[in-house]
Amino acid sequence: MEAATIWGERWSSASNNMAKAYMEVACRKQSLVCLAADRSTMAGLFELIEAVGPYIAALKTHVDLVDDWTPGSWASFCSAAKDADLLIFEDRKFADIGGISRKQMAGVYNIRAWSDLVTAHLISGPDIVDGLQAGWEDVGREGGVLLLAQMSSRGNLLDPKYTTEVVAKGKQHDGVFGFIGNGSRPEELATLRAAVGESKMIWTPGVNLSVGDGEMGQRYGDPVEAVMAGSDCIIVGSGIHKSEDPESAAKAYASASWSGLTQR
Ligand code: S5P
Repeated sequence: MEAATIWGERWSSASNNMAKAYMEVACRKQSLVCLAADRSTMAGLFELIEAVGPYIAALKTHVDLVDDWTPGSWASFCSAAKDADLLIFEDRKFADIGGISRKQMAGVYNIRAWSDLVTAHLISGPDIVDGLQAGWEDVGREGGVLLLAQMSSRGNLLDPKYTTEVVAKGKQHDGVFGFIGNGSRPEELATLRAAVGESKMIWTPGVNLSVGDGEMGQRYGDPVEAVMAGSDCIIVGSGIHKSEDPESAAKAYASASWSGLTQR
């Protein structure tokens, strides 16, 4: 089915090019799953992408947690991700002033050269979005910023007032792809969706098909409920990469997320 039909108003009001790219991939794959590829070795990462590539729409990385990282192996990994028709999302959670964030897009990891999406906190003010966009422009590429409007971890300091301000400022900026919301609390997510409206994505970590919470204060909710409450993409880490059968797990998350979207 056409992306415009499936996504409705989210498609017609999208204000960031990368958002349409994502909605199209999601339709090709029939999956709203972003894999949080939190494995510490390059071999583990390659193994994962080979097993689950066809069932996910985006690949979320933490480039700085890989033990045996090299520029060459990372370039091959990104090229495998592109071959698997995936958007690459570096979850760097930038938070510095605009000019420094721009420089941090370069450096050893050169995030600007291979990422389609990055995360940022708006704690330093809206210039961070211009800084990150300038980073992509420096290498002639385009990308989208996901602002953290909520977090899934218990005791986090992103209170409702902060969330409201992040959404109000983020909505006005074309460089903002969307917001990170808390997938473990569907009621909070529905409120977030009401504030965000139709023009921006909401992507949600903190989802898992098994009951119970994760380690070190991570909280989990149900993927179908998250999508029904307004999430456009479920970010799943351990539910897939720690599963004994990552391929079947990825298929299950894909089908749950897709059924959530079609019901919505
Ligand atoms: O609030 C947040 C925001 C993010 S981006 N909570 C999160 O857990 N994340 C990320 O989502 C986190 O960095 C990790 O990569 C992933 C969740 O992994 P899981 O193993 O708990 O599914």
